[in-house]
Amino acid sequence: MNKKLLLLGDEAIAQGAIDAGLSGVYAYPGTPSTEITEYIQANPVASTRGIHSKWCTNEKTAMEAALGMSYVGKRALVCMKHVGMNVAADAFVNAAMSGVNGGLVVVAADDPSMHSSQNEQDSRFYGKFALVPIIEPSNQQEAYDFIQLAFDLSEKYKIPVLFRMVTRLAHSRAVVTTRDTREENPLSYPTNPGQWVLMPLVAKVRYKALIADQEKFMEESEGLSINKFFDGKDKSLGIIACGIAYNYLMEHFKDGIDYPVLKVSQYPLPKKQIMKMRRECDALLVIEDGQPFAEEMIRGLLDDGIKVYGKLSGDLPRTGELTPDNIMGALGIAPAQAYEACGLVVSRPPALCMGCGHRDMYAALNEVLREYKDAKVFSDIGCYTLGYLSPFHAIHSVIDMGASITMAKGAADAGQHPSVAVIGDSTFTHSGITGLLDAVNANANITIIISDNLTTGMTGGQDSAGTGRLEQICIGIGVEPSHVRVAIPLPKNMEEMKTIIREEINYKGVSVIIPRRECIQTARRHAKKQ
Ligand SMILES: Cc1ncc(C[n+]2csc(CCOP(=O)(O)OP(=O)(O)O)c2C)c(N)n1
Repeated sequence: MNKKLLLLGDEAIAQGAIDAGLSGVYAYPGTPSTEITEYIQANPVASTRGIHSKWCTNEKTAMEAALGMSYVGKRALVCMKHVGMNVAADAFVNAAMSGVNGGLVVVAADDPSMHSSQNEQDSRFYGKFALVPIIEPSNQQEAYDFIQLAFDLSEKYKIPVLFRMVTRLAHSRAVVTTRDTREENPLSYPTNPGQWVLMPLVAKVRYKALIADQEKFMEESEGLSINKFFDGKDKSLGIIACGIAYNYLMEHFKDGIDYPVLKVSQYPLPKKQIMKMRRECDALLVIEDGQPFAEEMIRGLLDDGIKVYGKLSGDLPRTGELTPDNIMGALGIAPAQAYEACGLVVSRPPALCMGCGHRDMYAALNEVLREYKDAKVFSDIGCYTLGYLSPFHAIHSVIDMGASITMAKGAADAGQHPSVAVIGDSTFTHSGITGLLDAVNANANITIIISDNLTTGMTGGQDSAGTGRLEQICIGIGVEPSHVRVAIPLPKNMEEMKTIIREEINYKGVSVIIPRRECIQTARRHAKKQ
């Protein structure tokens, strides 16, 4: 039965996937993708059906578990933020080589403008790199509808489908009309089980098959089922609008647009449609959120002197989110009237919450490190990254999840002392564990602080994979039990914490200090529930 729901773009994906007969969502939290899994976790149909929705340890384990579910014939969804694709890439690219059985859709949520990320990488490159179809909705209804198409496409060609989102679409709401919920797939096994063993003799055959399938993927794109060509009488310009850019464009031209418009929601780029536009129009404007992915390919495709406007020509900004206003700027139209902020609300830099255990950890660490010349603190990604800002100024690097321990090890290998790593509990299990094994194997002279707030705080308080087991994990990896130290980060324990930190810095080898106190936000929530 059709229902109308007011959904975030992320929630539209989740609802669309449930209605498409989903059997499992596999994800590690990351803005702006987290709400997809949270919606499925809270959905009554999903819980009645027993749809798997438990958080995974990282994006690679998520991708592989989803591939396993697909192998036995069921529909699986994988969700992550764009940088998660770097972690999952090995499994993702090779899943394109093996092919899939049940539908496998991979949602990569990009974050242009870096609202909550360390870069602006555009996940469409991963789709092209892995040679799989990419789907990119322009609004919430399409997010709902296209996720079902993505599952169908995945099963039709036995290929993973990449579903690209951007922050603005993931995190804004619109009314979405839903359809009936499809049954889940029954268990079924691959018709050619050999293709799943990617030894060179198999992989060579599979790669040829994947290359041959590119033509079929192109036909799907040209078929204009979700890509659309809208003719226009003013041929001085043709506009190619990808994903949310189409939404922004039509926000201005509510009553129709005079220029021909090619709306791109599916890749590979529909070559014939682009050539048709090239033949009919004097110049082209390519609008897309993220990197100039389509523009670069279109320039390569045409290479005949036609003027192509876009990010590479400087008519649209190379950095930051695309907006309706900068599209209007590229069209020579004055932007919509903007209103000045009233001044009542003043922007301020983010800060650790008052009462957060990371604060007490940094207060103790800073005091001890003042006793050493040139101490270096390699941090990781989480709430504790805010230790870079006032008042702590406590860390010297943040690169990617898990990098704290390995960077501290590399610096210690070079002779740096003290070489300290600060990592959170969730980030430790995400990708710090393997680095700890390297450090133990090399008996690196480093001090690791796993600042354990018993949750994945930065992304809103999701379960953390190693809660209750961090000491055993470290000891199991080989850290000397007497150098796995636990403390409660509170002002009243400051002296004890300082003593532990000092002792472990002076110990020549790998030591792990675990300041443990529940995140103040999740503690509040738990107290409220009780
Ligand atoms: C590869 C990757 N995946 C996900 C994220 C999003 N993210 C940033 S920090 C973080 C986890 C933080 O949890 P934890 O390490 O426990 O620290 P806390 O925020 O709780 O202090 C996540 C999921 C990311 N930046 N990179």
